[in-house]
Amino acid sequence: MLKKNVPLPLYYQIEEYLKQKIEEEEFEAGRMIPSERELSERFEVSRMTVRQAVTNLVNAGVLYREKGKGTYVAEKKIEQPLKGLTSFTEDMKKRGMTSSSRLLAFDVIEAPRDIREKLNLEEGKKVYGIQRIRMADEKPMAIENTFMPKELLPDLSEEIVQGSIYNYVEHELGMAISQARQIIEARAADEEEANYLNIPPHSPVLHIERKSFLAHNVPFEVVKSTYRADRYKFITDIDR
Ligand code: 16G
Repeated sequence: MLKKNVPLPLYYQIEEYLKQKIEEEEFEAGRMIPSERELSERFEVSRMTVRQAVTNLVNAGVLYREKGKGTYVAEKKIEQPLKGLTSFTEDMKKRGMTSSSRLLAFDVIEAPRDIREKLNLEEGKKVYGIQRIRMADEKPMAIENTFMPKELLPDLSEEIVQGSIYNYVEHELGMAISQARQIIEARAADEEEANYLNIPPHSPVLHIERKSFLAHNVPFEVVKSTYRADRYKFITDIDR
C-alpha cells in the first residue's frame, strides 16, 4: 500500500515498489510487469501517476516498453569498475559469464594517421585492424575496433583474436601489459552499430577509446569500442 501522508510522491513510492520486486527477482528480467490499469487499481492512484513511475524506470533502463504489448523488466546492467586494467575475457569470467567474440574483420593495413600518432609509428608502418563483437553469454555487449602494430605482434592470427588478445600478449609472448588511458563519451548508435548490438537504431551507447602500454611506455593497442548503454554502467571510486 502507498503512504498518502508522507512527503514521498506517490509515483516515487510506485517506483520503489517495482524496483524492490525486481531486486527480489519476483519480477525477473524479460517478464511483463502488471499493466498501468492493474497498478492504478492496486494502488488506488490515477493512471497518470503510474505512468510517471513507469516512464522514470524506462528512462533509467530498469524497464523497457514494447509497442502494443506491454512493459518488461530489463536485464540488470553490468557494473564495470574503472579500476584495474582487465580484458573483456577476464571481466566476463569474474562475473561467471561466458565470453565469446564474433570476428568481423582481421586486416593488415597501413596505419591511418590518428592511429599512427597514437601508437608512435612512422609513416607507412602496418597495423592490424581487428573488429570484434564481444558477447557475454552469447549476447552482444560491445563492438571493438582494435589497432595494434604488426611489428610488435608479427604472428597474430584470426584464431588468436577469436580468443583473448591480452592472454596471448602476456602468456604466449611473455610481454607485460602495464597501463592504459581511457576516454568515455556518450553517443547514439548508428544503423550498423545498432544492428550488431541488437538494439534499436539511435539507442544510447558509450564510446570508449583505450590506449594501452607495455612496459617502458610502449603503446601496443588503440581500441575504439562501442558499449551498449542499456547493459553497462561504469563505476569509479574516488578519494579525497
Ligand atoms: C577490453 C578492453 C580492450 C582490450 C580487450 C582485450 C576497452 C574498454 N576494453 O575489452 O581495450 O583490447 O579487453 O580483451 O577497450 P581480450 O583479452 O578478451 O581479447
